[in-house]
Amino acid sequence: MPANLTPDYREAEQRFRQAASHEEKLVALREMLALLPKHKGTEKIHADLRHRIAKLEEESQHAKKPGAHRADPGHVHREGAGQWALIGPPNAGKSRLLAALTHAHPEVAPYPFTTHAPQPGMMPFEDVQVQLVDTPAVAAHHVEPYMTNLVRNADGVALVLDLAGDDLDDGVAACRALLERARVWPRSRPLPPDASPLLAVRPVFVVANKRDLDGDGTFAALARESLGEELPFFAVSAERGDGLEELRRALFAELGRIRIYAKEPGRKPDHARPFVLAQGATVYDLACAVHKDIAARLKYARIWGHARFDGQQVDRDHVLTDRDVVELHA
Ligand SMILES: Nc1nc2c(ncn2[C@@H]2O[C@H](COP(=O)(O)OP(=O)(O)OP(=O)(O)O)[C@@H](O)[C@H]2O)c(=O)[nH]1
Ligand SMILES: [Mg+2]
Repeated sequence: MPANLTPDYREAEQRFRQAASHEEKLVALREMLALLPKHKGTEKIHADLRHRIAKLEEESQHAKKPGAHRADPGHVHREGAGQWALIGPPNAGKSRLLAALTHAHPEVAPYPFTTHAPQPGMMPFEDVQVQLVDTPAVAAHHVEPYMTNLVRNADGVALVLDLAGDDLDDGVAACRALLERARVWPRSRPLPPDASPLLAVRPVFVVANKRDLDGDGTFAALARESLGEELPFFAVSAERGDGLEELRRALFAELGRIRIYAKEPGRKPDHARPFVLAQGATVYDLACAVHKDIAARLKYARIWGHARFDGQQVDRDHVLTDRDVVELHA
């Protein structure tokens, strides 16, 4: 029986052949499995794909053992409420921005291609932390091969550009090409009806840096004009601090997370350590995050916050809101 493989499947297969790293191969194989038509004629391919995925997963596990060589140099372990990749052309100020928003100390220098490896830092925002990852420069003639996976795996992408530089459009083009390879679709751009199911829809911002060199805002106006309205635009100065508070707020808000303070009956809530959950999370999701035993025995909860009155009793399917205080009753 013919397999009737789709063009999307063939594309994923092509990516598998071109994959440079273990991680990329795994991503492509999983895509192939997801895109494989399910019928009698593809049973053998299905079994073969599953076998190859299991084998690669096992090899990755070995590679993660202490002392073993890392499989993917672009892999950055996710921490905090979510992870943003800072990408952009050389010398735009990505590292300076990381230094301004987090406690990290990356190398900052007035020449291109200073950063050679991804470097994470934790950005405090109110009572949570958001992870930012500084990365090597993206240029038309050179992009580190692992950047595709790094961008694909992040929860959001900030394109850091030099407002005062004279090759803004080239920088934007190189970043757009990278997003395309990573199959990341900016959330602010309408998704076409025939969009591939494999696109990752993520928040993508433009962070136009070096606003301190743009006295009357002419460069910012030109940059906005050439970029269009499509992506949220923040003009900042990593050096002087302009616009950073607004950016900090947006970097958390666009992750689509809520903070929930859990409390035990008769005790005060722990305001220092909120549980960070995805928007739309329910009382049951919170119980799962607290402990699986509590989730299994969960009866009801009481809520202080947006509910109609304080201490209101709600059931496990009740949808939570940012900053609710929740008392779980198991
Ligand atoms: N005036 C001004 N200079 C800045 C600002 N941000 C960064 N710089 C300067 O721009 C230069 C490049 O900054 P980096 O942070 O190293 O740039 P990068 O994007 O990390 O560069 P690569 O690692 O080479 O890709 C340095 O000399 C910084 O001091 C800013 O907001 N204003
Ligand atoms: Mg740098």
